[in-house]
Amino acid sequence: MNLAMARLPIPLVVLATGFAMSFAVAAAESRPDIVLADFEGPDYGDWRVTGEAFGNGPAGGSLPDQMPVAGFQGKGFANSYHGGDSTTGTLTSPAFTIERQRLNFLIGGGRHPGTTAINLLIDGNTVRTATGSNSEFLRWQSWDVSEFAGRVGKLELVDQATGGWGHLNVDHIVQSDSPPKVVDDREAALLRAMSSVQNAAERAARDPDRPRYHFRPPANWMNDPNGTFWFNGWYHLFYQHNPYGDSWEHMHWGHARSRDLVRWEHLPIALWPSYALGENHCFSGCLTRNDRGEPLIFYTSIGDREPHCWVALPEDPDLIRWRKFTGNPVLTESSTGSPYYDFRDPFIFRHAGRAFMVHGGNLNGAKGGQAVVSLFEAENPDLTRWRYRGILFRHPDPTVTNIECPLFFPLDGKFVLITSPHRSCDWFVGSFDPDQGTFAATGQGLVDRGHFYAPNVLFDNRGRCVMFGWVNGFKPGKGWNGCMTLPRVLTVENGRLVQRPAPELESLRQNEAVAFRFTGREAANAAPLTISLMAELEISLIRDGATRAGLWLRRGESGQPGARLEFRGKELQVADVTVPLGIDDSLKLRVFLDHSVVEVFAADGSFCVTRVIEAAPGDDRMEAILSADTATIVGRNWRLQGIW
Ligand code: DQQ
Repeated sequence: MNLAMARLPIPLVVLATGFAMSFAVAAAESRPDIVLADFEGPDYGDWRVTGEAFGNGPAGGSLPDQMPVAGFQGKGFANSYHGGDSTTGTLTSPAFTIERQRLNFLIGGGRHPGTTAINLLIDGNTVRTATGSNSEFLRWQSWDVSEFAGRVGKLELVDQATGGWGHLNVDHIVQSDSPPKVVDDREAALLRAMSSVQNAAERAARDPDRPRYHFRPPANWMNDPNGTFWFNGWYHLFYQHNPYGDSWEHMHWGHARSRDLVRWEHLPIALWPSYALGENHCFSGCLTRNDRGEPLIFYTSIGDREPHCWVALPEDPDLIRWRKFTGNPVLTESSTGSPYYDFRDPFIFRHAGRAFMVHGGNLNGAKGGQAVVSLFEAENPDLTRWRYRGILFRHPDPTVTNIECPLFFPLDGKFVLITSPHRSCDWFVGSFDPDQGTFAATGQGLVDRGHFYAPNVLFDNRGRCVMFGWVNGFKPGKGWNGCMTLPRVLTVENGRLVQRPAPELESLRQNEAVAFRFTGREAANAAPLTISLMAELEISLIRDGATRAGLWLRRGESGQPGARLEFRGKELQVADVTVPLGIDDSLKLRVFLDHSVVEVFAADGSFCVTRVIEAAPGDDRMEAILSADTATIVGRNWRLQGIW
């Protein structure tokens, strides 16, 4: 795996010592701190344990099945994940006198007030309480306890929660006269994240279901493509990434680049949540240039506060190292001036020499009928000041509760809006009035009815509009989850959005095309063909009066189903997804099979379906589906190369 770690100035050896040291505590001002517990011993000493959750002594890291824990100091910390989330217990300190103004401690784990908590008890009453924030990072919290000076108290760590995030991690409890001073340590955060990905990569690579020529991170979770961008001869692809596990959490921005849209080089993780700055996640966003041509990332900063739009700036022409703009936030949910919810996922476009930004969201707390896209316009050449222009678009479907990841851009003389409304993504084609700030849609459709969500687009040096989407729907618990669709070139033709696989993908073909042909009902019983699990197929389904024509892919020797591609009536069926085509009699398909992913382009890119399919690892049969003797299937296929 090439994580290009060598490009980072801090050697990996720092991981050994710096792993837990993402935040530094300021030296005490006057009186020295009093450490109440640092959990460095083999057991809990004079702290009293009940139940099973805390085990018999401090943990040295993650416990079995726990996502990587980080942010503790030294070697040990109290961890109530013994036996998983379902166990319960308490850990109680001996009595101590409050001798400083504050109690500072590191805490991670569940956010269940009362049931995954650290409590300060005075005279048996809980006078202070805190929880984790559904994260395995231990972060500083600080209580002002000056009103209890001289009183005797106890600390109680409680884990009574048995469901998700039903545990608590605590370390380094100190009495102090000052709150902990935290710093946003980029190097430690990135090295910790990349080391976690590297540790998971070997297991992920062994999974036979994993796609081999679709883009994906070395391991762990990915979702939305972010900030897709052509710059200095490279295609850049950033993406939502949890480096710490194979499910959604801890959103970072992963990063990769390619010369040809097909073969990718993994680069160091670009954005990390700056806990010290109140940020818990770096959600989706875009990359653009300011008026001087300098690239900027705009993204959604999520914390224990309203969502913000933050900017990050590159420190090198390869766009590898990023720093957060000191003027953040650039926008907040309140920037719209009226109630607005789920404000996120900025996307910037230019039109008539002006720069505009759209955000997703809704106007009524996701109750439906008010899912919107809001519009802002840049007020300065640096793109750091923006003016709210109003609501650009209201989703016409009243059942849609919210819009995520809006993309709005000029293409082929029209404007295209793509929305991700918590179901299949829509496209709308129409016209934009920059002075009124309005969009009038004249056509609409679904981008892809399958396992596809939250796409992003780039414009390259050839003026092409290229889209990537997130392929979701994979089985959990495999050490990886998610991949990108293949790059799709977008055009608007006859008022409709058309998506075609980028021609560069032809460079993956490993052999001359192998032709196949099935005619008539009997062909369905003929000896099956086998095709590579990494294949491209061009198929003509000619029904000529027959009700059905299609192919089974990835069928097993004993007839295990694999995935069905079937053209019947005016519909195409891809596995369990039905696409209304409005076409009958004959249909052309381009199909990309990549182990558990099948990506289908029908009717020259007018319809697309991406589907994650289930099949046993070796199942590689292709069988015909023909309901009458008049029907014919003519096709050719290529074996494709893997890119990883
Ligand atoms: N995923 C991101 C959000 C976006 C959503 C968080 C869409 O920014 O709204 O991972 O999948």
